[in-house]
Amino acid sequence: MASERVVRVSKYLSQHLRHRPDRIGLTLDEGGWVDVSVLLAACAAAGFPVTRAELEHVVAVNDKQRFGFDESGTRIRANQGHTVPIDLGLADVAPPSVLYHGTYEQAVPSIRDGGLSPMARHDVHLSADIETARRVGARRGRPVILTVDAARMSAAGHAFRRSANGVWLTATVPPDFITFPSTASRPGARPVRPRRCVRRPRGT
Ligand code: HQG
Repeated sequence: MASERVVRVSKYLSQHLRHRPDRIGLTLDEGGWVDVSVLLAACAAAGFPVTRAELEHVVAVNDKQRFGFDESGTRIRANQGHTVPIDLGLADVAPPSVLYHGTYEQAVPSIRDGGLSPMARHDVHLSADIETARRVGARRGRPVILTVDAARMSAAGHAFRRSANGVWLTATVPPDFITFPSTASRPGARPVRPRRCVRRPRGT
């Protein structure tokens, strides 16, 4: 299966297993699952036929392990990243002491003020390694890596869960738990202090 086809099928599945199942007439159950046969029939009816072998290949080789079958192999769901209201049913687990979030420069002033919000998704997504955070942030511009004091958050009562594909999830991260990088550490970046001075007042 060509890699372009893998990416196309993966994007199509993400769209309909995370965000807009209704667009192809799918209904996800409360855990986000759908029968594989129902999914394949819906894809075909919507003009995007996918074979079972292709589906199995995409699930197996997906770069982020975005999708998973249930134990019987008859149902499939996205492992995380939903915007539709489902409950992944993940148990709370103790996080590593430090987690990372990759964002982009334009978001930083708002995150300094209000912390990290899930935005359209169910949770804030965090990673245990810096490289993943860098890749996530680079999707939107110059990446900025935020360091989250997960141990202190956990001690303060914030719950953490880990998705089947290793993404750390939590409801929100208040700014007190975030360490922002000093721009001085980024070659060529302008110093942060003068730019913060010209920040517009709230509500404008
Ligand atoms: C930012 C992809 C302003 C946040 C990735 C991010 C990940 C704020 C954006 C997964 C904010 C939301 C998730 C605040 C957060 N003010 N901006 N208070 N709080 N933000 O896509 O974490 O390919 O919903 O920093 O690789 O970027 O889809 O979240 O920039 O794993 O599998 O608001 O999605 O994976 O963006 O990415 P997203 P994310 P997939």
